[in-house]
Amino acid sequence: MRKFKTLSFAACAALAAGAVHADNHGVAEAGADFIDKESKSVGTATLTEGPNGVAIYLDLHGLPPGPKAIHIHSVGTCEDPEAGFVASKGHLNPDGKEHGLMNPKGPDAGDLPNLVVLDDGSVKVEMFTPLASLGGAEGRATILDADGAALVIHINRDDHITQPIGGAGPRIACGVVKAK
Ligand SMILES: [Cu+2]
Repeated sequence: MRKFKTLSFAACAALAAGAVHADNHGVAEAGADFIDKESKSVGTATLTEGPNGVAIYLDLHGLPPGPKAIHIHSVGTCEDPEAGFVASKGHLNPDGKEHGLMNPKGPDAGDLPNLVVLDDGSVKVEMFTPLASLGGAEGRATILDADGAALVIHINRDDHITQPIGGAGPRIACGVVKAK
């Protein structure tokens, strides 16, 4: 038993070291501060790079209850809250895939599962995307490229197949992803 534990620890340490040196070009963690269309703070995201993708932990409040789409949009700006955060452009999608986690011609690299906001307007959830990398990694889209990226929340759920954004509707909150 003791021997097994020692071996497991060594394997994990090796995996972690590989991730730092080969997989993320030096960016291990990033964060985003969300604002709504009135520029009010509505919570945070913490993004952590790993060897197989990026974990995204969301801690949000002040949102309308129910299922909401969230995506990685291709430009790192939330400069236009009143206009509905259109400056963040479309999804992170360097390979030109169709939208949708449930689409045979998708997904694009900005696609994520839906959030489900509780009746009190809050949600805490961790997501994981194998399609993206913070600083760049083989076969994954780069979140922190020259023009950055933003996490954007929409008013409706994403049906994960309808073009171009799964029927998600207008954008209600936005957070620019920044390296920590
Ligand atoms: Cu979106």
